Amino acid sequence: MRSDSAGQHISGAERIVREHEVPAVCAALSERALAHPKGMAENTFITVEALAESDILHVPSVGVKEEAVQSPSQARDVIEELLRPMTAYSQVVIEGTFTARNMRGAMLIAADTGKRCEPDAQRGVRVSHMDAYGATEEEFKGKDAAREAIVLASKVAAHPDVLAEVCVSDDPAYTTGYVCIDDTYHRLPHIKEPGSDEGARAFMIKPGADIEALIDYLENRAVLVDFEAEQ
Ligand code: WAQ
Ligand code: MG
Repeated sequence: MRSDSAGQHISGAERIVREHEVPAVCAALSERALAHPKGMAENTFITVEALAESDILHVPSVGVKEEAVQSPSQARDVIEELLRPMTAYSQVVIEGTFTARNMRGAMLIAADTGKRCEPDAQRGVRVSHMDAYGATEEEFKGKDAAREAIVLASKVAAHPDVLAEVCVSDDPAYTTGYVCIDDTYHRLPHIKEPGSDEGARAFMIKPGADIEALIDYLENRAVLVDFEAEQ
């Protein structure tokens, strides 16, 4: 599902479900587009695609670590420390993530140059075709944003050409973000001030990566994230 108003992206979400669940899931996603904190969507697009079991790649869930962060500036320090061993451009990644607005997808930033490498810099690259597998409702009760973020981060982290991900929610009230690096999802409370319209994602990309193949994986490869195989 994706939705927009006056040309601005409002929300998007993706699920992989059994055939009999399709109508209920479509209803839930359409409701969600209308109830988004960024505003009611004028246009909602829902696409349903058939998948064979054999099309689906299973990847392990990343591990989750809660970081003791009290403020946005402290969150930036933690991000900087985590990224520094992998790139000389950690500040570019951080500035990019805190400055971008209303992107549908994520920025791809090359670790060796700090340059963007996706074809449409305003849209970014939208990770799609993923869901959780074997996750109990208990694990995620009332935490849809975290559930979806861990699923997305696990699909992204499973690709060898992604070195790290930084994420700030675009929901003005949702002030927890994360950095995912080396298969660990570092949860960062207070990554932004409440009410802020900041919100974006950046993936830091390995030098020499085949960008076209990476984008095809992120957008189109069906992936179920296995929570029973958490690392
Ligand atoms: N693929 C790529 N980028 C995306 C996608 C996607 N499927 N969905 C969102 N983005 C980008 C887009 O630029 C958004 O503006 C930005 O990420 C934030 O998206 O453990 O809710 O959906 O509690 O607002 C973090 C949870 C929640 C932390 C993140 O992101 C926790 C969240 P949002
Ligand atoms: Mg959001």
